Amino acid sequence: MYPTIMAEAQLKLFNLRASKLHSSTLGKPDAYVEVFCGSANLGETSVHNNNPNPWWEEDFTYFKARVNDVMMLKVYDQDFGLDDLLGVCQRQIKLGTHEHECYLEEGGSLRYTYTLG
Ligand SMILES: [Ca+2]
Repeated sequence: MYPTIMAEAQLKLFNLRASKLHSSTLGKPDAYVEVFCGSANLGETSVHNNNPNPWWEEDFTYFKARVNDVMMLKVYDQDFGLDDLLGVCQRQIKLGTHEHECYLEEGGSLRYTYTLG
């Protein structure tokens, strides 16, 4: 018998890469990604300067995830002053390993893989 209330599970997010990102200003974007699961902020990637096709090496792990939590990835272009939001990816997480591509409001896309279990 499975319990009716799902226990906390480990979420691992990895292999974040973007393609054809747009820059809000002149030149190429300086992109980074902020990661959330439910109400938790899991941190952010490094900034890849002048790169419309960044591939981030960071992994994000969260031990208190639950099935159907909403994982949110916010892609920014770092700028002087306020950073520009290039797009937001939101998805309800499921058990197993999943790869997704999300199209960003300002152009380009973000691919990522996560494992929940
Ligand atoms: Ca910039």
